[in-house]
Amino acid sequence: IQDCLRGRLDSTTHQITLSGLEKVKDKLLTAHRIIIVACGTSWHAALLAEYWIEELCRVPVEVEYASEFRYRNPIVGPDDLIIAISQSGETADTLVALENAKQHGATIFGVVNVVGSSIARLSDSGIYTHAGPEIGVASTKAFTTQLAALLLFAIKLAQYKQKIDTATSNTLINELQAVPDKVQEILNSQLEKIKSIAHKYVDAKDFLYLGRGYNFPIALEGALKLKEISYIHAEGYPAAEMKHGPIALVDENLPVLFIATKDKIQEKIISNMQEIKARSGQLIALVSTDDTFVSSMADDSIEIPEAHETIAPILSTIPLQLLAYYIGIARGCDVDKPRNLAKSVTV
Ligand code: F1P
Repeated sequence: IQDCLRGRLDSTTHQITLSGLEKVKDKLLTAHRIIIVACGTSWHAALLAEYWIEELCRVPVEVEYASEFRYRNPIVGPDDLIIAISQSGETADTLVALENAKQHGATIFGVVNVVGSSIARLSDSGIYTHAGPEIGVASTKAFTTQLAALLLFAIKLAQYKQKIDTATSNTLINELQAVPDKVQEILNSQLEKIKSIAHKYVDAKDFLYLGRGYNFPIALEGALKLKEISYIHAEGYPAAEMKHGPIALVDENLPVLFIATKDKIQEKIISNMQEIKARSGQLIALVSTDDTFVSSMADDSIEIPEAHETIAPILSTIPLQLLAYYIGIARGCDVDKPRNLAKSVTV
Protein backbone atom coordinates (compact mmCIF):
# COMPACT_ATOMS: atom_id res chain seq x y z
CA ILE A 1 0.00 0.00 0.00
CA GLN A 2 1.44 3.33 -1.02
CA ASP A 3 -0.10 6.69 -0.24
CA CYS A 4 -3.73 5.76 -0.73
CA LEU A 5 -5.06 9.27 -0.61
CA ARG A 6 -2.85 10.37 -3.45
CA GLY A 7 -4.83 7.95 -5.49
CA ARG A 8 -3.55 4.43 -5.17
CA LEU A 9 -3.77 1.58 -2.78
CA ASP A 10 -1.17 -0.94 -3.84
CA SER A 11 -0.53 -4.41 -2.60
CA THR A 12 1.66 -6.95 -4.33
CA THR A 13 -0.99 -7.96 -6.82
CA HIS A 14 -3.95 -5.65 -6.54
CA GLN A 15 -4.63 -1.95 -6.84
CA ILE A 16 -7.51 0.17 -5.72
CA THR A 17 -7.48 3.53 -7.49
CA LEU A 18 -9.48 6.46 -6.18
CA SER A 19 -9.45 8.59 -9.32
CA GLY A 20 -13.16 7.77 -9.77
CA LEU A 21 -13.94 10.10 -6.87
CA GLU A 22 -12.25 13.00 -8.64
CA LYS A 23 -14.50 12.42 -11.64
CA VAL A 24 -17.67 13.02 -9.59
CA LYS A 25 -16.14 15.38 -7.03
CA ASP A 26 -18.75 18.13 -7.63
CA LYS A 27 -21.54 15.64 -7.08
CA LEU A 28 -19.84 14.31 -3.95
CA LEU A 29 -19.67 17.83 -2.56
CA THR A 30 -23.26 18.78 -3.35
CA ALA A 31 -25.21 15.54 -2.82
CA HIS A 32 -27.79 15.93 -0.05
CA ARG A 33 -27.49 12.32 0.90
CA ILE A 34 -25.89 9.07 -0.13
CA ILE A 35 -27.98 5.96 -0.69
CA ILE A 36 -26.09 2.65 -0.70
CA VAL A 37 -27.73 -0.19 -2.58
CA ALA A 38 -26.53 -3.82 -2.40
CA CYS A 39 -27.45 -7.45 -1.68
CA GLY A 40 -26.10 -10.13 0.67
CA THR A 41 -22.53 -9.73 1.85
CA SER A 42 -22.21 -6.50 -0.13
CA TRP A 43 -25.14 -5.14 1.89
CA HIS A 44 -23.16 -5.76 5.07
CA ALA A 45 -20.26 -3.77 3.61
CA ALA A 46 -22.81 -1.03 2.86
CA LEU A 47 -23.93 -0.94 6.47
CA LEU A 48 -20.39 -0.47 7.75
CA ALA A 49 -19.83 2.19 5.08
CA GLU A 50 -22.87 4.05 6.42
CA TYR A 51 -21.28 4.18 9.87
CA TRP A 52 -17.92 5.30 8.47
CA ILE A 53 -19.28 7.93 6.06
CA GLU A 54 -21.66 9.47 8.59
CA GLU A 55 -18.94 9.54 11.25
CA LEU A 56 -16.15 10.91 9.08
CA CYS A 57 -18.04 13.04 6.53
CA ARG A 58 -21.25 14.02 8.36
CA VAL A 59 -23.37 13.26 5.27
CA PRO A 60 -26.66 11.40 5.78
CA VAL A 61 -26.50 7.86 4.41
CA GLU A 62 -29.27 5.36 3.79
CA VAL A 63 -28.62 1.67 3.21
CA GLU A 64 -31.09 -0.24 1.08
CA TYR A 65 -31.53 -3.85 0.08
CA ALA A 66 -31.61 -3.59 -3.70
CA SER A 67 -34.43 -6.15 -3.80
CA GLU A 68 -36.61 -3.79 -1.74
CA PHE A 69 -35.43 -0.53 -3.26
CA ARG A 70 -36.31 -1.63 -6.78
CA TYR A 71 -39.93 -2.43 -5.96
CA ARG A 72 -40.93 0.19 -3.40
CA ASN A 73 -41.09 3.43 -5.39
CA PRO A 74 -38.37 5.16 -3.33
CA ILE A 75 -37.92 8.94 -3.20
CA VAL A 76 -34.75 9.48 -5.19
CA GLY A 77 -33.56 12.26 -7.50
CA PRO A 78 -30.73 14.42 -8.86
CA ASP A 79 -29.58 15.46 -5.37
CA ASP A 80 -28.75 11.87 -4.45
CA LEU A 81 -25.54 9.97 -4.91
CA ILE A 82 -26.13 6.24 -5.11
CA ILE A 83 -23.29 3.90 -4.18
CA ALA A 84 -23.80 0.44 -5.65
CA ILE A 85 -21.75 -2.36 -4.09
CA SER A 86 -21.42 -5.69 -5.89
CA GLN A 87 -18.81 -8.39 -6.14
CA SER A 88 -20.08 -9.84 -9.41
CA GLY A 89 -21.41 -6.61 -10.86
CA GLU A 90 -24.28 -8.67 -12.28
CA THR A 91 -26.78 -9.00 -9.41
CA ALA A 92 -30.17 -8.42 -11.05
CA ASP A 93 -31.86 -6.65 -8.13
CA THR A 94 -28.98 -4.21 -7.76
CA LEU A 95 -28.86 -3.56 -11.49
CA VAL A 96 -32.58 -2.81 -11.80
CA ALA A 97 -32.55 -0.64 -8.65
CA LEU A 98 -29.76 1.41 -10.21
CA GLU A 99 -31.50 1.71 -13.57
CA ASN A 100 -34.56 3.09 -11.77
CA ALA A 101 -32.50 5.57 -9.73
CA LYS A 102 -30.65 6.70 -12.82
CA GLN A 103 -33.92 7.41 -14.61
CA HIS A 104 -34.75 9.76 -11.71
CA GLY A 105 -31.48 11.65 -12.24
CA ALA A 106 -29.35 10.17 -9.43
CA THR A 107 -25.61 9.76 -9.93
CA ILE A 108 -24.32 6.19 -9.60
CA PHE A 109 -20.96 5.34 -8.02
CA GLY A 110 -20.07 1.67 -8.33
CA VAL A 111 -17.89 -0.31 -5.92
CA VAL A 112 -17.50 -3.41 -8.01
CA ASN A 113 -15.06 -6.31 -8.29
CA VAL A 114 -15.57 -7.54 -11.83
CA VAL A 115 -14.15 -5.14 -14.39
CA GLY A 116 -16.53 -4.29 -17.23
CA SER A 117 -19.53 -5.94 -15.51
CA SER A 118 -23.06 -4.61 -16.03
CA ILE A 119 -23.13 -2.57 -12.80
CA ALA A 120 -19.69 -1.11 -13.55
CA ARG A 121 -20.89 -0.07 -17.00
CA LEU A 122 -24.07 1.51 -15.67
CA SER A 123 -22.15 3.54 -13.07
CA ASP A 124 -21.15 7.15 -13.71
CA SER A 125 -17.93 6.51 -11.86
CA GLY A 126 -16.56 4.18 -9.23
CA ILE A 127 -13.88 2.08 -7.62
CA TYR A 128 -12.86 -1.39 -8.74
CA THR A 129 -12.04 -3.51 -5.70
CA HIS A 130 -9.70 -5.86 -7.63
CA ALA A 131 -10.02 -8.71 -5.15
CA GLY A 132 -9.40 -11.18 -7.95
CA PRO A 133 -11.89 -13.94 -8.78
CA GLU A 134 -13.71 -15.48 -5.83
CA ILE A 135 -13.03 -19.22 -6.14
CA GLY A 136 -15.91 -20.19 -3.89
CA VAL A 137 -19.48 -18.99 -4.13
CA ALA A 138 -19.60 -17.23 -0.76
CA SER A 139 -18.09 -13.77 -0.85
CA THR A 140 -14.98 -13.51 1.36
CA LYS A 141 -12.02 -11.56 0.01
CA ALA A 142 -14.50 -9.49 -2.00
CA PHE A 143 -15.95 -8.34 1.34
CA THR A 144 -12.67 -7.24 2.91
CA THR A 145 -11.63 -5.38 -0.24
CA GLN A 146 -15.04 -3.70 -0.38
CA LEU A 147 -14.43 -2.52 3.17
CA ALA A 148 -10.97 -1.18 2.30
CA ALA A 149 -12.36 0.65 -0.74
CA LEU A 150 -15.31 2.09 1.18
CA LEU A 151 -13.15 3.31 4.05
CA LEU A 152 -10.85 5.03 1.55
CA PHE A 153 -13.95 6.54 -0.08
CA ALA A 154 -15.06 7.87 3.31
CA ILE A 155 -11.63 9.33 4.12
CA LYS A 156 -11.31 10.97 0.73
CA LEU A 157 -14.82 12.43 0.91
CA ALA A 158 -14.11 13.72 4.42
CA GLN A 159 -11.02 15.43 3.00
CA TYR A 160 -13.02 17.00 0.16
CA LYS A 161 -15.51 18.29 2.71
CA GLN A 162 -12.76 19.36 5.11
CA LYS A 163 -14.26 17.27 7.89
CA ILE A 164 -11.09 15.41 8.77
CA ASP A 165 -7.69 16.72 9.87
CA THR A 166 -4.42 15.47 8.42
CA ALA A 167 -3.41 13.68 11.62
CA THR A 168 -6.63 11.64 11.72
CA SER A 169 -6.51 10.70 8.05
CA ASN A 170 -2.83 9.73 8.39
CA THR A 171 -3.64 7.58 11.40
CA LEU A 172 -6.40 5.78 9.53
CA ILE A 173 -4.24 5.26 6.45
CA ASN A 174 -1.34 3.95 8.54
CA GLU A 175 -3.71 1.59 10.32
CA LEU A 176 -5.10 0.40 7.00
CA GLN A 177 -1.58 -0.20 5.76
CA ALA A 178 -0.96 -2.37 8.82
CA VAL A 179 -3.96 -4.63 8.05
CA PRO A 180 -2.12 -7.23 5.90
CA ASP A 181 0.52 -7.84 8.61
CA LYS A 182 -2.13 -8.05 11.31
CA VAL A 183 -4.14 -10.53 9.23
CA GLN A 184 -0.97 -12.60 8.91
CA GLU A 185 -0.56 -12.40 12.68
CA ILE A 186 -4.10 -13.76 13.12
CA LEU A 187 -3.32 -16.61 10.71
CA ASN A 188 -0.04 -17.39 12.49
CA SER A 189 -1.33 -17.34 16.03
CA GLN A 190 -5.07 -18.14 15.99
CA LEU A 191 -5.63 -20.76 13.33
CA GLU A 192 -5.34 -23.80 15.62
CA LYS A 193 -7.58 -22.18 18.18
CA ILE A 194 -10.22 -21.36 15.56
CA LYS A 195 -10.10 -24.97 14.32
CA SER A 196 -10.60 -26.35 17.82
CA ILE A 197 -13.51 -23.96 18.48
CA ALA A 198 -15.01 -25.10 15.17
CA HIS A 199 -14.81 -28.74 16.30
CA LYS A 200 -16.32 -27.93 19.68
CA TYR A 201 -19.40 -26.29 18.15
CA VAL A 202 -19.75 -28.45 15.04
CA ASP A 203 -23.10 -29.88 16.13
CA ALA A 204 -24.68 -26.59 17.17
CA LYS A 205 -28.20 -26.12 15.85
CA ASP A 206 -28.17 -22.34 16.09
CA PHE A 207 -25.62 -19.57 16.58
CA LEU A 208 -26.02 -15.96 17.65
CA TYR A 209 -23.49 -13.29 16.58
CA LEU A 210 -23.53 -10.01 18.47
CA GLY A 211 -21.69 -6.73 18.00
CA ARG A 212 -22.22 -3.03 18.51
CA GLY A 213 -21.30 0.02 16.43
CA TYR A 214 -18.83 -0.80 13.67
CA ASN A 215 -18.90 -4.42 14.76
CA PHE A 216 -22.63 -4.88 14.22
CA PRO A 217 -22.34 -5.30 10.41
CA ILE A 218 -19.47 -7.74 11.01
CA ALA A 219 -21.72 -9.80 13.31
CA LEU A 220 -24.29 -9.95 10.50
CA GLU A 221 -21.63 -11.06 8.03
CA GLY A 222 -20.22 -13.68 10.43
CA ALA A 223 -23.69 -15.18 10.79
CA LEU A 224 -24.31 -15.12 7.04
CA LYS A 225 -21.02 -16.92 6.33
CA LEU A 226 -21.90 -19.65 8.82
CA LYS A 227 -25.36 -20.10 7.28
CA GLU A 228 -24.03 -20.13 3.73
CA ILE A 229 -21.27 -22.69 4.13
CA SER A 230 -22.22 -24.87 7.12
CA TYR A 231 -26.07 -24.70 6.96
CA ILE A 232 -26.27 -23.95 10.68
CA HIS A 233 -28.97 -21.45 11.47
CA ALA A 234 -27.27 -18.27 12.62
CA GLU A 235 -28.47 -14.79 13.41
CA GLY A 236 -26.51 -11.59 13.64
CA TYR A 237 -27.91 -8.89 15.90
CA PRO A 238 -26.94 -5.57 17.43
CA ALA A 239 -25.88 -6.67 20.92
CA ALA A 240 -28.16 -4.26 22.74
CA GLU A 241 -31.20 -5.35 20.71
CA MET A 242 -30.79 -8.87 22.03
CA LYS A 243 -32.91 -7.90 25.05
CA HIS A 244 -35.80 -7.20 22.69
CA GLY A 245 -36.34 -10.76 21.58
CA PRO A 246 -33.42 -13.09 20.83
CA ILE A 247 -32.49 -13.38 24.50
CA ALA A 248 -35.44 -15.78 24.74
CA LEU A 249 -33.37 -18.27 22.72
CA VAL A 250 -30.43 -18.32 25.11
CA ASP A 251 -29.74 -21.52 27.01
CA GLU A 252 -26.75 -23.80 27.58
CA ASN A 253 -27.02 -25.12 24.02
CA LEU A 254 -26.70 -21.77 22.27
CA PRO A 255 -23.24 -20.56 21.24
CA VAL A 256 -23.19 -16.75 21.32
CA LEU A 257 -20.28 -15.09 19.59
CA PHE A 258 -19.45 -11.56 20.69
CA ILE A 259 -17.18 -9.15 18.86
CA ALA A 260 -15.68 -7.59 21.97
CA THR A 261 -12.47 -5.93 20.78
CA LYS A 262 -11.28 -2.78 22.57
CA ASP A 263 -13.14 0.40 21.63
CA LYS A 264 -15.01 3.19 23.33
CA ILE A 265 -18.17 1.11 23.76
CA GLN A 266 -16.46 -2.08 24.93
CA GLU A 267 -17.94 -1.60 28.40
CA LYS A 268 -21.41 -1.95 26.89
CA ILE A 269 -20.55 -5.18 25.11
CA ILE A 270 -19.11 -6.56 28.35
CA SER A 271 -22.42 -5.98 30.08
CA ASN A 272 -24.21 -7.78 27.19
CA MET A 273 -21.80 -10.70 27.66
CA GLN A 274 -22.70 -10.84 31.34
CA GLU A 275 -26.38 -11.05 30.41
CA ILE A 276 -25.70 -14.11 28.23
CA LYS A 277 -23.46 -15.70 30.87
CA ALA A 278 -26.19 -15.30 33.47
CA ARG A 279 -28.45 -17.38 31.20
CA SER A 280 -25.84 -20.11 30.67
CA GLY A 281 -25.23 -19.39 26.98
CA GLN A 282 -21.87 -20.57 25.62
CA LEU A 283 -19.74 -17.49 25.11
CA ILE A 284 -17.21 -17.14 22.30
CA ALA A 285 -15.48 -13.77 22.19
CA LEU A 286 -13.30 -11.99 19.67
CA VAL A 287 -11.00 -9.99 21.92
CA SER A 288 -8.01 -7.71 21.49
CA THR A 289 -4.70 -9.49 22.09
CA ASP A 290 -3.93 -9.81 25.81
CA ASP A 291 -7.33 -8.54 26.91
CA THR A 292 -7.39 -11.16 29.65
CA PHE A 293 -10.34 -9.57 31.42
CA VAL A 294 -12.74 -10.09 28.51
CA SER A 295 -11.25 -13.41 27.40
CA SER A 296 -11.64 -14.80 30.93
CA MET A 297 -15.37 -14.09 30.78
CA ALA A 298 -15.78 -16.25 27.68
CA ASP A 299 -15.75 -20.03 27.29
CA ASP A 300 -13.61 -19.60 24.19
CA SER A 301 -11.82 -16.60 22.77
CA ILE A 302 -9.98 -15.60 19.62
CA GLU A 303 -7.42 -12.81 19.76
CA ILE A 304 -7.23 -9.94 17.28
CA PRO A 305 -4.18 -7.63 17.21
CA GLU A 306 -5.03 -4.21 18.59
CA ALA A 307 -6.16 -1.73 15.96
CA HIS A 308 -7.91 1.62 15.67
CA GLU A 309 -11.62 0.99 16.29
CA THR A 310 -12.44 2.19 12.76
CA ILE A 311 -10.19 -0.47 11.23
CA ALA A 312 -10.68 -3.32 13.73
CA PRO A 313 -13.87 -4.62 12.05
CA ILE A 314 -11.87 -5.47 8.91
CA LEU A 315 -9.61 -7.67 11.05
CA SER A 316 -12.51 -9.22 12.96
CA THR A 317 -13.98 -10.44 9.68
CA ILE A 318 -11.12 -12.90 9.10
CA PRO A 319 -11.61 -15.23 12.12
CA LEU A 320 -15.35 -15.25 11.52
CA GLN A 321 -14.85 -16.37 7.93
CA LEU A 322 -12.38 -19.02 9.15
CA LEU A 323 -14.70 -20.24 11.87
CA ALA A 324 -17.50 -20.72 9.32
CA TYR A 325 -15.02 -22.43 6.99
CA TYR A 326 -13.75 -24.93 9.58
CA ILE A 327 -17.25 -25.69 10.89
CA GLY A 328 -18.41 -26.25 7.29
CA ILE A 329 -15.48 -28.57 6.56
CA ALA A 330 -16.01 -30.50 9.82
CA ARG A 331 -19.67 -31.02 8.88
CA GLY A 332 -18.64 -32.39 5.50
CA CYS A 333 -20.06 -29.46 3.52
CA ASP A 334 -18.73 -28.37 0.16
CA VAL A 335 -17.71 -24.91 1.32
CA ASP A 336 -16.79 -23.76 -2.18
CA LYS A 337 -20.12 -24.73 -3.68
CA PRO A 338 -22.82 -24.44 -1.02
CA ARG A 339 -26.17 -25.92 -1.96
CA ASN A 340 -28.77 -23.58 -3.45
CA LEU A 341 -26.40 -20.62 -3.84
CA ALA A 342 -25.33 -18.99 -7.10
CA LYS A 343 -22.23 -16.90 -7.60
CA SER A 344 -24.22 -14.17 -9.22
CA VAL A 345 -27.94 -13.91 -8.73
CA THR A 346 -29.00 -12.73 -12.15
CA VAL A 347 -32.74 -13.38 -11.99
C1 F1P B 1 -24.42 -10.58 -3.63
C2 F1P B 1 -24.55 -12.00 -3.05
C3 F1P B 1 -23.27 -12.47 -2.37
C4 F1P B 1 -23.42 -13.90 -1.87
C5 F1P B 1 -23.88 -14.86 -3.00
C6 F1P B 1 -25.06 -14.31 -3.73
O1 F1P B 1 -23.67 -10.59 -4.78
O2 F1P B 1 -25.61 -11.96 -2.13
O3 F1P B 1 -22.97 -11.63 -1.30
O4 F1P B 1 -22.22 -14.38 -1.31
O5 F1P B 1 -22.83 -15.10 -3.88
O6 F1P B 1 -24.88 -12.91 -4.10
P1 F1P B 1 -22.89 -9.36 -5.39
O7 F1P B 1 -23.89 -8.35 -5.88
O8 F1P B 1 -21.99 -8.79 -4.36
O9 F1P B 1 -22.15 -10.01 -6.53
